[in-house]
Amino acid sequence: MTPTLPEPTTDIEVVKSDLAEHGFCFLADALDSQYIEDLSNDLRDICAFERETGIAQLDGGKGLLAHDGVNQRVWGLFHKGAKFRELLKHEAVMGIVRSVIGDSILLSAHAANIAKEGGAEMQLHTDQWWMPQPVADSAPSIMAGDISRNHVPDAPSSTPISIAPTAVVNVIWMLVDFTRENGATRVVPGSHRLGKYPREGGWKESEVQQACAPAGTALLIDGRIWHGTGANIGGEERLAVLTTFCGPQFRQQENFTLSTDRKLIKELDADTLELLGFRAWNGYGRSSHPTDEWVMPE
Ligand SMILES: O=C(O)CCC(=O)C(=O)O
Repeated sequence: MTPTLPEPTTDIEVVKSDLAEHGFCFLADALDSQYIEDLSNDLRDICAFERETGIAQLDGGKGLLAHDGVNQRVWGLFHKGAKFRELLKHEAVMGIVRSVIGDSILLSAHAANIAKEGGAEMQLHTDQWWMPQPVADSAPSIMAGDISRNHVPDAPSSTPISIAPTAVVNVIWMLVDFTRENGATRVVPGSHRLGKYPREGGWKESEVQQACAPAGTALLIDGRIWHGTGANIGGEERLAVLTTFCGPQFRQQENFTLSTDRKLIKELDADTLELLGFRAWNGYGRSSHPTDEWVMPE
């Protein structure tokens, strides 16, 4: 029997169980229409500015790291307006992320991916390709953020296949409807439990689903799921913000402790500073005494 695939819902328990079972889920109506419009306008302005000033990152060409396509990435959204920072205060989404990684999490990247007409399909990949294997497959996942020096859970010994636990959750905020035409994210449902990295030819096209849903939906994906941007074969620009979280023991994609404006640091609350990496974790990430909790530039 084909499993029922996730559909957008506002029922948080269903969202969480979809994420656990299929490796992706849709939180419907995560953003209201005014907020979507504000974010989209700001994003379009930033994209235009970065193109005009020659600092735009273009991808969506052939290959995972191809920088020769028509799609546009915008990195460092944390530093590009309070509206983008507000997304990190989304209670429902943050609650779901923490329910998977644990209470202690880091913001790994806060970026946008605009898939434009002609943009090629992105190579399927996972967002935690660097993760050392393994724990047990069907056992409850070990929460990376709940591991501490005096609590390092053993992998359950009864399960025959071992896979790595989830160390990353990526939130894809849809600022327009995600459709087959405009490059909705491609996912292989259930691939988060394969314990394998996708290799060329390692999947059948019939196994790939496109995560189509209305604007305002938050698509959350497990860091182990095989996925990639779809090809934009026509229609509007596919505007999306991608917010990636990881466990506190992993390296963030964006170096926020270096890049955050010194004046802004003083205005941020403790939760946000912790997300950025300004709070040491079990003595890691510190710049002075092992028991110093906060790491500040001065
Ligand atoms: O934009 C998307 O649909 C997915 C992007 C992606 O897979 C990535 O940035 O790793």
